[in-house]
Amino acid sequence: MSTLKDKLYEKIQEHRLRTTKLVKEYGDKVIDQVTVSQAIGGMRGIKSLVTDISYLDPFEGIRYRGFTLPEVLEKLPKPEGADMPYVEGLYFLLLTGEIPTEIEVEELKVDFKNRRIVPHYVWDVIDAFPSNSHPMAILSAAVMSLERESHFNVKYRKGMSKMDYWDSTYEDATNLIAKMPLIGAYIYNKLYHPENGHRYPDPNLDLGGNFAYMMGKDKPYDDVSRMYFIIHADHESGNVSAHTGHLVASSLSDVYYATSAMINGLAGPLHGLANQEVLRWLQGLKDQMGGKIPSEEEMKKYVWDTLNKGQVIPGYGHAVLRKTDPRYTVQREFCLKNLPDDDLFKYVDALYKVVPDILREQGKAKNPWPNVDAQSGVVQWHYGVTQYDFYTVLFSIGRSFGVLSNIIWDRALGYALERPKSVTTDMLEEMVGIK
Ligand code: FAM
Repeated sequence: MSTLKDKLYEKIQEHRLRTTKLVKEYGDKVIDQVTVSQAIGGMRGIKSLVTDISYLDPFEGIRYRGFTLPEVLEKLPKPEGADMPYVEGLYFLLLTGEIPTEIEVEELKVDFKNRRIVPHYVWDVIDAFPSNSHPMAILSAAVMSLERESHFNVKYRKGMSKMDYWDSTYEDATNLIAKMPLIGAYIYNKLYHPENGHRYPDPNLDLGGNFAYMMGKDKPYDDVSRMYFIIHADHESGNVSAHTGHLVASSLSDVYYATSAMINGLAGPLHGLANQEVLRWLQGLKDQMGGKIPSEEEMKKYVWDTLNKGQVIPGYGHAVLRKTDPRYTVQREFCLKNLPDDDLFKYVDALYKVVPDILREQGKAKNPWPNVDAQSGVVQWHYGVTQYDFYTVLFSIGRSFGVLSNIIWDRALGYALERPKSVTTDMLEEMVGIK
């Protein structure tokens, strides 16, 4: 066993006792109630999921295993000369709750390299897609095609104790995570840069560095990749992608089914696809302005025009957050350091000055502040990834770290098949006394 797997098993054994005690001794304790608006309105805020991987405070933003994003970026080991840490180290943190040492990350780096060979049939599946397909559809299918590699399925069919589910799930999850960046880069080159051909991984590079290399991008795009994967990794369990991954895996579907499903959820414009919507929307403004930076008045008019057409301002608002998203702030700081004179960055900054006040004046959005997606396209665009359909693929690779860590823990703690109860509208009317 690797150091990570050893440590994970140790943590699992300790944690099982806590979960068992809670269910056995306090199983009937009420922790929340449900209103009619919550039942009709997307179950907002109902406390009905458990995860220890991350927690989202509405005013502070995300913490991974208790660490804020700036702390994660500061504490995790970094490659020499890099500003952003190894993504491999993040996986260690999400799974164990501990910041890994340099040696532990080094071991994991080698483990990931050994797992990253992608079977040839996956390239064939990707190549079979017409080149005007959406990259998210291709990614989902490519992950799905890998399902035949599942160790969990083989072991399950042979008969396996529930106590061992986590082990083969860990193997499947780690195999898949190691392969995802290669699949993403292959899709990118197929759709947008066929002249790059089929690049082979560089054995000397870490996950983020190798992804940049396979995309054909020079430094500091390796840091961009590391930053991007880390800040998108997890956002507690109720968002569509994380919840979908957990839900599908709760039926004991393997991680390939679950990850493909989470990718499909992330592909919606109210969720992961919002980052491409931000770019599309900003390009519309840029075209309207003939490229010049709009005045504050022109910016306000563009925002109001969008709202008056009944559309949302992409990159603003959030179902849980009530402050500027720290994932926005991390990227803003990166832009200030690396691309302060970028035109699109200036647009995004100018928007930040007007949108929150306008959303407050309109009075609908509960959170008028920017979310992660308001900034992420700008960074990609600056480094030549101008094909904004691709941005959600990057999000998916990052999100798979959180979703898969959660699924491993779900299996370890024996979390049940998900099965909430539904009611009819007639029943609701009876419950509130109007029928
Ligand atoms: N622009 C205009 N209206 C907005 C808005 C925005 N950015 N954000 C919320 N609203 C509206 C919302 O459409 C709703 O209107 P109706 O009552 O007419 O249905 C009202 O304000 C109340 O919504 P809410 O309770 O504040 O937000 P929700 O929890 O329903 O929805 C979001 C949350 C993220 C879907 C919503 O804020 C939105 O559509 N934002 C724009 C899309 C976006 O940036 N999504 C990315 C979210 C991101 F963090 C991620 O998942 N990657």
